[in-house]
Amino acid sequence: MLTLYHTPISPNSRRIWVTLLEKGLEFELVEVKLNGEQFQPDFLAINPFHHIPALVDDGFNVIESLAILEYLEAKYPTPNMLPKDVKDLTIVRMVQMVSVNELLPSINPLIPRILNLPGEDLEKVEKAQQKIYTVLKFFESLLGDRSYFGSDNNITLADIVGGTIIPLFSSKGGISLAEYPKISAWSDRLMARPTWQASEATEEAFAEFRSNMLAPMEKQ
Ligand SMILES: N[C@@H](CCC(=O)N[C@@H](CS)C(=O)NCC(=O)O)C(=O)O
Repeated sequence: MLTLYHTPISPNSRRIWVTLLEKGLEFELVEVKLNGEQFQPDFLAINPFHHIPALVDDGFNVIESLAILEYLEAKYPTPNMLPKDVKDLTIVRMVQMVSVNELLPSINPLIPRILNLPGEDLEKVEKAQQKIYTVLKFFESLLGDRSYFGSDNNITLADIVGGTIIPLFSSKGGISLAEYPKISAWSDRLMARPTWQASEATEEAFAEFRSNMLAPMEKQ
């Protein structure tokens, strides 16, 4: 039995959720509310670093989202989400790493606008936007005229990692995809998939996260 510990608005955990759905696996979804539940002993026994996502497969604990994706791909290889061709595989790896190391960290200055919170720092927003547009330009050329990163016909782990961040930035973070038509079409293509629709965070989930973030500010 597979159990995914997750938080609905987290791109880190959504990438696992989408992969489980795309592979048609049966799993249980357990929400960990990041207002302290991640520090409960039961969860720390699964992930001593108190981060979601965590996956438990018949008592085997897997943490770190990219390691979880590798585990799922190796153990449940159908449908295959990693190309065999060395260049295509490397495109997938580049998109995964750039998404995690360059794109996602740029979310921090955008959090006030994503969650409608006070305290936006315009200088930091501007810097983050520049970084994000550099990534989008790079991704536009890596995607080329193909439907998916590293593949003409099949969704890959790169699409799942990049595709659970970029639509969030464009829908809530004020990032325009207008100058990146291939990425824009790719993003629409992914968002139309049943797996993206099933794992889309609700407005209630955003509102709950927002009030959790506001609670410590209101105590001051
Ligand atoms: N490198 C980790 C990062 C996971 C991560 O940062 N999770 C955040 C939510 S997006 C979290 O659990 N934060 C709560 C905490 O660290 O206490 C991964 O890719 O799985």
